[in-house]
Amino acid sequence: MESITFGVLTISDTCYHEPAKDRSGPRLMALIAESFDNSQVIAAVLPDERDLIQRELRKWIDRDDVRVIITTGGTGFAPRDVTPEATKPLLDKDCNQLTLAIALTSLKKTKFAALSRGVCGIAGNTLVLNFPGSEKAVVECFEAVRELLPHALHLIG
Ligand code: MTE
Ligand code: CU1
Repeated sequence: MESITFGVLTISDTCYHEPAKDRSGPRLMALIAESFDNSQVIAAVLPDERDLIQRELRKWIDRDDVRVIITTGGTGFAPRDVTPEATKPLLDKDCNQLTLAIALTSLKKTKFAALSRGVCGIAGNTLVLNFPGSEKAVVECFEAVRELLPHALHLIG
């Protein structure tokens, strides 16, 4: 498969102020590198601010080379968790079965997966996936989608 550029966006007030505390962003980058030959990754860390998240997502979606964006964090029930709200208005298509696949895999690991409100969808030629913030969660969620990604991107075109 041809080289894919991934965007990994860590969304966390804590990690924004102390980037060394970001475990899930680097873990996702490692999982991507070991799963997809020749893949490129761009990464950023943002606080839980809807406007900042949307601006970065829009910038990446508008790039032709970025085909998958994985966000990590801000999907929960806390007042400042706004990742799904920042993501949804940017999506052209809602991929609710992909969201369901992640939820089913996650619920087999922990019932607390029910506390993630993350969404998946297509924006332009980019697949956008909201993962929870913990390192354990990104490993489990990545495992749920890894095999699906090449065919999904082939279909998106
Ligand atoms: N999903 C998986 N696969 N594994 C997990 O450990 N943790 C859950 C849930 N989803 C978890 C998971 C927990 S405890 C929370 S609070 C929510 O994701 C929201 O996490 P976030 O606010 O960091 O996005
Ligand atoms: Cu939790």
